[in-house]
Amino acid sequence: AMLSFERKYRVRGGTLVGGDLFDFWVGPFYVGFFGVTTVLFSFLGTALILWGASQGPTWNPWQINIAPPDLSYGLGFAPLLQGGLWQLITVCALGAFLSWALREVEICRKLGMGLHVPYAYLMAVFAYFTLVVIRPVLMGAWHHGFPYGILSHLDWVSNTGYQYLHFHYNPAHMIAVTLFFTTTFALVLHGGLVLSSTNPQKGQFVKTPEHEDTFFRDSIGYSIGTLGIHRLGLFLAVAAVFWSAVCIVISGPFWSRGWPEWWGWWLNLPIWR
Ligand code: BCL
Ligand code: UQ2
Repeated sequence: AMLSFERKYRVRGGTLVGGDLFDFWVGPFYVGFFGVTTVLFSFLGTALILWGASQGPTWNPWQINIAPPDLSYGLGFAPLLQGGLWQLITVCALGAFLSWALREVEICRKLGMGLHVPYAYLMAVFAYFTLVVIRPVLMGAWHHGFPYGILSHLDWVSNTGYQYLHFHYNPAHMIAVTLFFTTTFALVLHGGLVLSSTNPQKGQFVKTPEHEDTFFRDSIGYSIGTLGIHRLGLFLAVAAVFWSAVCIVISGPFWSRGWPEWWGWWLNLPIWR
């Protein structure tokens, strides 16, 4: 069923491609040209994964694995069951993720909104692109992409981490992890503050943003404000993913030894001599 306000916002236009052709809704979902391409890429990608699984040794969802090509294939095409499937699935995944972002843009344009949501989402797509395209290309082989599988991708993260001896010493990984933790910290403060001011004692009124500002001014002498906390949250989350992409793209192409050793620059500063 359509909610009372939905009709008002179901306006024509704002499309990037296809004009009016795909400018319609299916149930609650806006379709658009990029809705169609999202469905096609997702469907094809999922079918390829299922076919790959059927050619593998297991149907156990945890253990299904679609691996990238062997090192010897370099940046060339590999036969389907030797990593070619992984290559096709990667193309479908990127097609679906980019289509999804562009569908978000069309919806923003229809509603006359800013493009903050698609830009934020594109940062996640960029991290994925870094893992499966930028870093493998810089290292000269698709082999360096991560395998598609629940346990297998975890094994890849562990193996790749230990290849650099101790990934916690990767300075960009440090920044990314710190930003992820700070994101959850900001959200717990925000969620707690909003719920506390909207759930007063029985018989009392819901509190205002000035109460919220006052809580933080009383406790720590500073309030970032109701708009500010959302700007901070968006910044922290987007930056966390950006530094994640940096931490992996420098591992291999820029630094191929253990990350603890990278900190030698500090021990070698002339001030210690
Ligand atoms: Mg580490 C990466 C945290 C220990 C090795 N590590 C990361 C980062 C993150 C992190 C900073 C992953 C997030 C990311 O990239 O998001 N690591 C982290 C923490 C610890 C840690 C907090 C910890 O100890 C407390 N890491 C270790 C140990 C090493 C190690 C020390 C292993 C031994 N770590 C590595 C390696 C890597 C990381 C190697 C990475 O490669 C990874 C990284 O930085 O990657 C960039 C980005 C988000 C994405 C890539 C997701 C993209 C999503 C796409 C766009 C959409 C998907 C849609 C989906 C398919 C649809 C679903 C359908 C719907 C449900 C309907
Ligand atoms: C705030 C505010 C909100 C909030 C929060 C704060 C009224 C409803 C959580 C407090 C946030 C601060 C002080 C910033 C903390 C900094 C980091 C890096 C986590 O002031 O305005 O709006 O939700």
